[in-house]
Amino acid sequence: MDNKRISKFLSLVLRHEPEKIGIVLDEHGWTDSQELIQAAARHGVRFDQSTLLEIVRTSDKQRFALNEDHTRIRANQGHSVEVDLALEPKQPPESLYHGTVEKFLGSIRSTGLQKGERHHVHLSPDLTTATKVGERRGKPVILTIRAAAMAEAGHPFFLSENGVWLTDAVPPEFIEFPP
Ligand code: HQG
Repeated sequence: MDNKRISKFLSLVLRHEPEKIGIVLDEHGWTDSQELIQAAARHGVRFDQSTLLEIVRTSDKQRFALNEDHTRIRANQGHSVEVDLALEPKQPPESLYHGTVEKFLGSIRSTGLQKGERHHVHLSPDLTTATKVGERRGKPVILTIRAAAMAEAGHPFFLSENGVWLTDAVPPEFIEFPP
């Protein structure tokens, strides 16, 4: 199995369905990397420790983190299972960006950005990243979020270990839509 497919599998079990292969995440999302390797193998996904390290190191979005001695692993963000990533609130830059698609705009205009299945709304620090996120669903539409103003108004922001800005919800008044 190629590394990309293993990476997708890791996202699935470390963010959404650990029970699918019988592993347990602790309250901060960490699990034992050897147990993960063994449980994956029992489910037909075979890789060794060095492949795991390679995937963590080369993941295009730095999706995963290992602890210092590489005995534990977690997903950096994107969970749907309840985990506390213990992120500290952080002052965001003036603007952040969100890549989406046309068909969601009506709903976003009325309710703002909602987190849906995920724990937070995900925002990008730059247009290039936001464009890639939007492109997953079709022709990208980039929204500009007045992040500093939002923080000033009392909405906390968090920065994940892999550079994704997270917040609970973005009310419509802080969103600038393209003309
Ligand atoms: C949209 C990937 C209607 C929102 C990426 C998005 C990212 C609304 C979709 C990360 C809405 C949710 C997250 C509203 C938001 N009405 N639609 N009120 N509010 N939406 O995938 O931000 O590969 O949960 O615009 O790179 O697209 O997983 O969020 O289109 O960092 O590592 O609802 O996922 O990273 O979709 O992507 P998602 P997202 P990974």
